[in-house]
Amino acid sequence: MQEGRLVRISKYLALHLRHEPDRIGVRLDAHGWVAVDMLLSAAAAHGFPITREELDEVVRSNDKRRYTIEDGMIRANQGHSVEVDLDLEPAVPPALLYHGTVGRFLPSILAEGLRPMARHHVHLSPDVETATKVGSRRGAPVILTVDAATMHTGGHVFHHSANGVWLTAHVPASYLRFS
Ligand code: HQG
Repeated sequence: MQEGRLVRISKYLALHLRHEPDRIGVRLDAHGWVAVDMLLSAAAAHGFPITREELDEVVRSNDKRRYTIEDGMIRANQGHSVEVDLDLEPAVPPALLYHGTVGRFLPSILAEGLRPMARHHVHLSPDVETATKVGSRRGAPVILTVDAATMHTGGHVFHHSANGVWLTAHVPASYLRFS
């Protein structure tokens, strides 16, 4: 399949599995799952037909493992704005984590720390390279270092998503290194 088609399908899935399932009349269960058959017929009915083979290829080849298919159901691994329970267990983070952002957000981040904004959690990367990609989506990337070990010792809860993203509710500015 062509790269462009893969990306278009992945974006379509992100929109409907994370944010606006109502647009195509699908209902996610409490854990974010929807039957693959139901998703494919809803997509077709709303003018975006996807074959099962295409769906499998998108899920398999996705650069960030954004989706999981299991027992005939599909869900996004993270990044939701709709309320879902991803059944994530608390996990012990590495000593340092990273957050890629852009300069224009720094005054506000300095004042109030990292907040989840439209998502459920603050998303943190395990390495600078990944954080750089995340920040680059918005402009010249600025990488913040998070003192995850001290946060964890202080009682902040972390989760590790199925695709390797570290999640936490809030990172107070005192745990951030702005260099
Ligand atoms: C910023 C993509 C002002 C934050 C990526 C970020 C990632 C603040 C933006 C995943 C702030 C939120 C997540 C504060 C945080 N004041 N701005 N207090 N606290 N921000 O997209 O981390 O392609 O919700 O720095 O690759 O950029 O969707 O989060 O710039 O893994 O799978 O507010 O999304 O993955 O933006 O990205 P986002 P993010 P997917």
